[in-house]
Amino acid sequence: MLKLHAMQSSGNCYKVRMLLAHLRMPFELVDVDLLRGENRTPEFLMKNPEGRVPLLELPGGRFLPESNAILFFLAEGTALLPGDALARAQVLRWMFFEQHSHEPAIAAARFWLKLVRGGRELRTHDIDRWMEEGYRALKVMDRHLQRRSFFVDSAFTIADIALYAHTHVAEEGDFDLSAFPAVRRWLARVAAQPDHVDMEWRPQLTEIAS
Ligand SMILES: N[C@@H](CCC(=O)N[C@@H](CS)C(=O)NCC(=O)O)C(=O)O
Repeated sequence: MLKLHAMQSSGNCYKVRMLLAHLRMPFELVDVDLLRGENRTPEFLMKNPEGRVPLLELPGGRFLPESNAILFFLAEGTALLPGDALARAQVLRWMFFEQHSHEPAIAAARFWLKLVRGGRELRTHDIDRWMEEGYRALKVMDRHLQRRSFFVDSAFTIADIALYAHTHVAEEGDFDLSAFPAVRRWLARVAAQPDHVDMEWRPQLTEIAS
């Protein structure tokens, strides 16, 4: 069975849980507590030398890190990843956008402002940059979604899952979504998809990393 090494409050880890739920694929969740350094133990670094989650463990002791690589792998052959070459490239385009232009600002703001005690004081000098870059990404998304239901060919794909994970909690990082009506309509559309799960959702099989 697949194992997902993850932390519950991480948006990158939520992407993978959300996809596995959509695919109704059974998996075991292994909780990794980053705040206690469980991702920096020699055992964990053997599995992922970068020491990050999410990390997918495949049968036979093979490992795949990077949330969007995991989405791409798991969605192969399903309706959530188109077969057409250009549509697949468009899916990748939005997943690269998410990692390069969106996540570094929107997820970082949420992490430091919401999840880390005293994070606002520790990272005061970064807040203006996160706001500028995050709002720039939200504007791009809103402009794109004004005439579309979803990011690629108006069909729900892993590009939507990748972008939903941090956008739906952007307000926890002080972003105000009221000026982005197309983004808000899209968030509601994604949340209304059959088999959608929220960030708190966990599968029945869980284990604590040792
Ligand atoms: N690009 C990676 C980012 C993964 C990442 O930054 N994970 C964070 C949790 S959201 C982590 O493991 N941080 C611990 C660390 O960097 O030490 C992905 O999308 O999976």
